[in-house]
Formats: sequence, structure tokens, C-alpha cells
Amino acid sequence: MPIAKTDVIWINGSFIPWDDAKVNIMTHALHYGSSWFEGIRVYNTKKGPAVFRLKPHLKRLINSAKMFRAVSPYGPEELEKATLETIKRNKMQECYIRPLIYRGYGDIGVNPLNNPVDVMISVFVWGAYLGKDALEKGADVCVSSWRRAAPDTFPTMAKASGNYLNSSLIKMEAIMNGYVEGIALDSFGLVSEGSGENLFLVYEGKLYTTPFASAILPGITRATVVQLAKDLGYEVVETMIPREWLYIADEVFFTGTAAEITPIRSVDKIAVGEGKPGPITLSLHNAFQDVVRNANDKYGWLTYIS
Ligand code: PPE
Repeated sequence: MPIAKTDVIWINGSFIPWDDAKVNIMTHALHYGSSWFEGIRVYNTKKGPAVFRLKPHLKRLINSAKMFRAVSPYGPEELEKATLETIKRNKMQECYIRPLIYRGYGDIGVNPLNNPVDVMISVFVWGAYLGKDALEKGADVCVSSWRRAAPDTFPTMAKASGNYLNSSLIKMEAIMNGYVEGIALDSFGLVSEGSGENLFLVYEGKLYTTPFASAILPGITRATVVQLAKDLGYEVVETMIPREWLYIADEVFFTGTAAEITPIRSVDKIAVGEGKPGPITLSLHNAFQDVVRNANDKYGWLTYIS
């Protein structure tokens, strides 16, 4: 389904009608993948529309670009203001925000240093990332034959567009084989993450998730779930995860802005636990919903639109 248009997109400080928001075909990012993005959600909470964890998302955006020597011409405060204004101008109650920093039109060739650093912010509606069924009943996933990048190849801590060619390979392979998502191993053969989500497992009452060094994107939902789990009294351990642990775990779930907390009910056709969302996954889901729906936000995670 094509993306449903909204009214305007913020580009380098101006609001441009959706249909006019274009770049030159020689834009550096289009040829070399030299761009960095974010995915942020706006929830229509009981107290009105609010952005979830806006500051850490914008910080990660600026840092993703920094790893590639691209300096955002707009600082975190300016991007925050622009984001809120873009939501307002498009009259969104609930949406997904997609900011992008990109090497623009100018020079050609792999050296990006002489190309401008451009910035855009768009908003649109995005539903359940892995489908409504997966969100409610659990996703059927596989371990991918494609691995995450080795640590000395691509910086996986950056949400760099180029990294998503790897994600696309993982995702397409999974879909072609009848799964909704694939889990990638890192270059050492240990579990990394999904094509667009971080991963947790529950084993004998404790939670486990893979560390930054396992080639993951440092997810903001991951950090959120770690906090919520601790507040619910669960122990959370960041550790390397061998593949076979997925098969014998009591519960496995994905976290991500788009995926939120999506239970996994099978891995490589082996049922996870009882083959349905487990109790700890559900309690974390409820704690998350309590913040984003009921606006029970003792953490200061919500930025209200007005
Ligand atoms: N790992 C990857 C590779 C990833 O892309 C995401 C977000 C995460 C982990 C979770 O990060 P966070 O959103 O901060 O909890 N993936 C984005 C969607 C990618 C896509 O456009 O498709 C997202 O969830 O917005």
C-alpha cells in the first residue's frame, strides 16, 4: 500500500507541500546511501497527542550523522521545534515521524565532504509494523542467512540508510519463505536483532537482550523496556545470545518504534513457550500502553504537541 500523503514536509527550515517535496536526481544520498534517519511515534494519549521520547531520538539522529562526519545544520532544539510544528501543521493526532539528514546535491563521487547536509522531517500514519495479527497473537519468524555487518565494516550504532540494505535482504528472505520477520546473527554467529527491531528473550523469569557490541541499533524502545521491566521487578541482563537459546526460551519478543512490543510465537517453526504471547511480554506491553495511552508518564517520556 502506498504511503498516505499528509499536507507538508519540513525541508531545511521551510514547509513544502507533500507533492513538491523533491530532490535532484543527483542527490548524493540517492547514489551512495549517505543519509541517517529516525522513526518516532506520536500517540493520542488521554491527555492529548504527545511525541514519545523525542529528545533521545533526535540525539541519536544527530549522532548517526556525526559518525559519518556529517554535521547537522540544525541542533537538537531546532529539530525539536521543527518536529512539533510539522505535526501541528499536518493536524496529526497520532502518527509516525520520519526525520532524515542527508548528503544533498552537489559533487559526485564517494567523497561526501563537499556535499551539503540537508534535513527533512515528514509525518504520516503507520499502523502495526509486522501486521495486526503478529502484534496480538505473536509473529512467526526465522533466523536469517544474512548476517549483520562485522564491527569494522558498517557502524551499526548509526541509523544510517545504507545499513538498511542489509535489513531489506533479511526482510525479503523472511517474507519469501513465509515468515513475517527475520532475526539476524552478528558476524560471530551470535544473535543480533531483527531487520528493524531489537530482541528480548525471557528465560526462567529473567529478561535477556543483546548488547550494543552484537551489531545492534541502540533502540530507544529497548531502553524503555529495560526501564519498565526493572520497575516491574524483573532482572534484565544484557548479554550475548546464542541462536539455540531462542528455541528454548519461555518468551521472545521484538521492540521498536514501529513494532512497539511484538511477541514472537515461533522461531524457525519451533514454538516459543506455548506458542502465544507470554505473561512477561504482556505485562511489559501493558506497562508501555499505560504510558502512551493513559499518559501515566512518571518518566517524562511524553512531549505534548500543544
Ligand atoms: N534495530 C533496527 C535495525 C531498527 O531499524 C530499529 C527501528 C530498532 C532496532 C529499534 O529502535 P527504536 O525504534 O529506537 O526502538 N526501526 C524503525 C523502522 C525501520 C523501518 O523503517 O522499517 C522503527 O521502528 O521506527
